[in-house]
Amino acid sequence: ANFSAKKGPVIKEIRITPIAVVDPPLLNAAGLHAPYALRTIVELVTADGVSGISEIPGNEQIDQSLGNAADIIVGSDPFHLSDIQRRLDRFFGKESAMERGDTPWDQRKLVHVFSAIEVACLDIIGKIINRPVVDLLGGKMRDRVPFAAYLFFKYEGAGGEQGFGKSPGEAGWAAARQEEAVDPQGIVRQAQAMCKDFGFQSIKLKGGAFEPRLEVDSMHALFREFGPEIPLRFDPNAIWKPETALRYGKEMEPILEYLEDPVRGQENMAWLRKQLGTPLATNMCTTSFDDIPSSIRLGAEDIILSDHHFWGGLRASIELSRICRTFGRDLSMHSNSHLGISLAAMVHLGAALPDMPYALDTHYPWQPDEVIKGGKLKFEEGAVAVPAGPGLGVEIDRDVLDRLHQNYLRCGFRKRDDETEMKKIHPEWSFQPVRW
Ligand code: GKR
Ligand code: MG
Repeated sequence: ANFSAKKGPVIKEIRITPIAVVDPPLLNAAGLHAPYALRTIVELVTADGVSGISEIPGNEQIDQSLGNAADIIVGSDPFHLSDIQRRLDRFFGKESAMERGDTPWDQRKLVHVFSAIEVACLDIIGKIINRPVVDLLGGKMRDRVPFAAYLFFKYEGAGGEQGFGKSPGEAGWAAARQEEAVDPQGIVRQAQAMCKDFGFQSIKLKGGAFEPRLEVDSMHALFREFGPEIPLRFDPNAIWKPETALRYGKEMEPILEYLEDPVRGQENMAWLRKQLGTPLATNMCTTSFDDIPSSIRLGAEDIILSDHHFWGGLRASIELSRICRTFGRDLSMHSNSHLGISLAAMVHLGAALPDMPYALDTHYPWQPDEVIKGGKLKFEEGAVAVPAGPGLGVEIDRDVLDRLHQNYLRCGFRKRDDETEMKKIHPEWSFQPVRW
């Protein structure tokens, strides 16, 4: 009866901590993963001491932008997310879809800044009202969120200090993740080891590293080993010419659940889609709300792989799911190298999505480090249970955060640059947006 909405919580402080986490020498269309992947951990603290956390891809310029946004964030009410978004939009100016760039990963700034703030605010809100983040997104549609095994061609090596060498004494997946995989047999061994430890029931192979014949043969080898019970997907990150994609797409029609970014651009995707029976998925040609009108007009894809880090947060991804439903698209999830704060956010989102026809992507098995208390989140039968507890349900381990920040200071990487890493091994190599 005495309701008054005048006074809400107020954000008093923002902490931005760049970290570097061990990452093995994985290959993709843009080159080679560096021995450390960069992430940035963001903490917002309210005047009455409630803190919210988030994790985004690490990049010095995004970190600086987050720092520059501090004046907008501090003093805001974490419930007022639309207003925060509008003030950030005004402060930074409109960011065009083009700024994503040609790389497999998204290079925009503002979407990442907003996602970092939004997830941390939702964590705060959840703690204040004593509900998990999934309840702020519409509530749980499932208790456990299934993920896919995400295979990579790779050089031998553990990454981190070990680089191309191995850390001795490891067993199971911890040993297998260090093995070379540059041919179909190596990929099948990697899949066996990863599925054994995590129980994954879908498999994705990242391609674009070698010529198509070898990569498609690897898909056939996976099908011989796992098919047809385990759905298979393949993703060459748009490095194939349309005629290459048509030829190999036809060949893989009987073995694929979906084909991810076979070609570059919505027009080429739409052209291919008319000729293939396999659904096409993307995290490269339709990556922002501004891309939706042309995606629908052209018919560019069947599945949009959202990623709350670059679609502008968890609520935006829920909005996207409704757009997908309206226009006959499916929604699933994209991933980059990440730790448990991102995984927790992905799980809350995955649990809230009304429809989830495909197992989500995650790079998580590739990162031995973890920044949350209690160590790595567990996978059972390839799925992660929604973390219990209010907010995201995970907390930062301060000692580990310090150690991973020291890694960042020491390693010298300030943004992801797979081409430079590849040139260290093959000096003549250069990134070509379309190669085969
Ligand atoms: O980590 O090398 C990688 C991937 O290629 C990643 O950067 C992509 O963004 O996993 C991603 C994808 O599905 O395209
Ligand atoms: Mg992809």
